[in-house]
Amino acid sequence: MSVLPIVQFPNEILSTVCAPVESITDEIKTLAADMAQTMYEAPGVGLAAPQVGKSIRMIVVDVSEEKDCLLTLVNPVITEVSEELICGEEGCLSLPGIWEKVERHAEVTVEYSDLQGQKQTVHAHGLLAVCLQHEIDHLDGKVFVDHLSRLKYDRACAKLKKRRQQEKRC
Ligand code: K2U
Ligand code: ZN
Repeated sequence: MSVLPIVQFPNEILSTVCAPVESITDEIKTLAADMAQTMYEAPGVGLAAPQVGKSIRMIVVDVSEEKDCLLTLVNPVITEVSEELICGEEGCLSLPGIWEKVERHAEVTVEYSDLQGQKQTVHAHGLLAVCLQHEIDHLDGKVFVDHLSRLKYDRACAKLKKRRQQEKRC
C-alpha cells in the first residue's frame, strides 16, 4: 500500500464530475487500499478518488475512534435524505487550514457496491452522514466551500493563497 499525494484546491479534477467505476479490477482494489492508507496518514475520516488524482466514483470513509471500521464505497448514490438538517464545521484535505460551517442532511441512506461487487446499503447519521455527503460531493465535482456564501468563499480562497505564499517562503 502507498500514501498518495493529495490534490490541492483549486484543481480542475476537483471540479469535474467523476466517471462511474465500470468493473472492480485489481487496480481499483489497489487504489482503494492506497486511498485508505492516505486517509489514515493525513489523518482524515474520509477521502474521495479525485483527491488522489483519479476521476472515478469511489470513496473511503472511517469515522470510528479506533480507526477499525473502514468503508469503501464504489459508485455510491444517496437514495434518501432526512428533512432534518445539521450545521457543522467542515474541513477538507484538499483545502488545508480552511474550516467553515456547512449545512448537511442529518441522516442519509447510501447505496453502493463494495469491492466484491456486492450491492450494499448504509443508513448514516452524525459524522458518518456528514462525511458521506462531503465525499460524494467530491465525486460530483464539488468541494465544501462551494456551499458557502460568495463572501466566505472568497475569504477562504484568499486564506489558502496567503498560506501557500507563506509556505513558499519557508
Ligand atoms: O474529503 C476530505 O478531505 C476528507 C475530510 C472529510 C470530512 C470533512 C468534514 C467533515 C467530515 C469529514 C477530512 O477527513 S477533513 C479532516 C477531518 C478530520 C477529522 C474529522 C473531521 C475532518
Ligand atoms: Zn474533502
